[in-house]
Amino acid sequence: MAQSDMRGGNYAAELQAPEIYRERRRKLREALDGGMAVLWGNGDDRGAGDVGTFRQDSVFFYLTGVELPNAILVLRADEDTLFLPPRDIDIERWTGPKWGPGDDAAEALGFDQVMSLSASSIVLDARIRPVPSFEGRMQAWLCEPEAVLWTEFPTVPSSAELPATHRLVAQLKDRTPSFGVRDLSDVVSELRQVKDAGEVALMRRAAEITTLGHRSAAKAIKPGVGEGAIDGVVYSAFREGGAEGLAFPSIVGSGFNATTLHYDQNVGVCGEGELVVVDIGARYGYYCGDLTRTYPVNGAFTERQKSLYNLVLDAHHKVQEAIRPGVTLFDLRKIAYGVFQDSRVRDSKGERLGQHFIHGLGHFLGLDAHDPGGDSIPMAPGMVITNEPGLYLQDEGVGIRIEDDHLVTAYGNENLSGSLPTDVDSIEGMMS
Ligand SMILES: [Mn+2]
Repeated sequence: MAQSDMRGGNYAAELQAPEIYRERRRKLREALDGGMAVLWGNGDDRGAGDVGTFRQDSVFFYLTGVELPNAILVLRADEDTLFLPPRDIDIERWTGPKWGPGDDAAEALGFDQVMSLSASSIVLDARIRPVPSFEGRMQAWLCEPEAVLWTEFPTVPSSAELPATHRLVAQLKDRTPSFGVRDLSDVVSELRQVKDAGEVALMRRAAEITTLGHRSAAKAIKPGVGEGAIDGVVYSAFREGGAEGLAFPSIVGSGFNATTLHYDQNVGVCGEGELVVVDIGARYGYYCGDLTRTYPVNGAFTERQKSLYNLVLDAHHKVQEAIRPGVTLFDLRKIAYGVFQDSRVRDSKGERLGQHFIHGLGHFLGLDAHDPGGDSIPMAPGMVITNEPGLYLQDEGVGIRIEDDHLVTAYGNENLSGSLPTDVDSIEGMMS
């Protein structure tokens, strides 16, 4: 096997060059004020019956491109160090070849050094010398005067065991109380919000593959077809399109199920005359697509469905026109809400429709389907958000949502999923 085939595990459909991750670490380091940072990758605790492949922690992947389980990244003022578990040839018979500590891995993965996570001893000058453990090295680095350690502190439920971060910091503080501790999360989140050209290319591909899922779903939807069958057709199209898998569990909800926002059981049946909401996302090169379309099960909208659908589409269009640098998701939601509230279309009680738009306008998108970023962040070029207004009338068994992925550009935005139509005629056309 070629050595490049071992790179980091190779679960992603496409990996970017190590220099790109190195550049991100350089940017992060600039924000650390001379401090050091430590970050943990995910462990691999899948059992024999578990589904899916190992998935690296998003922040760790963003900064390293390394998909190996149980890795640790340490950034110091002048040095990027990756810690990896030592290679185990017996285990690799099961898991395939993996990078381990050493110069080869450092060169291939773009780090100054790749060190072993286990303490050991080496023979040097005919004497045995102990090689310090990861904790020992951290201890030594943090003894330096005015040392600051940046790391992430995920919130922990009171009953759960403390994550590695909390345990290590407590242990180090026990012996060397002098160093300062700072939370890294906001710094990394800000970096992740603005996508570089490589990320945009991967996201464009993820969106494009997601449109293939919709085209297949549209053809499969008919009265009597199970939501699960649609779910399967979508997955098949994603894999055929080159995706490594799902960005999130597919939502296929017909009739009343369409009014449940995160319905993901997909066990119902598409009923005569119902609308079915299909909210799906392919994952490509670790990046997420996230697109929703609403289809009439019979292949044609009723007049009532059409008037509600066109209202959601109008909100979607008005939001799309407004996405540009400076606006916030909160501003955009007000636009969509205004369309529903000002419309002459009413619910079954004769009331205005604004109250039936029960969620936010959208969210940031990237390595995670819900990428870091909130409703009050002003848009900047390179940010990617979803635009997904919806109406949910439970007593009519009607849920409608239309969602596209938009890249914020210098003066406006680009709809990354613009090739998948939204108008009534085209939706009906896709189904025939
Ligand atoms: Mn979404």
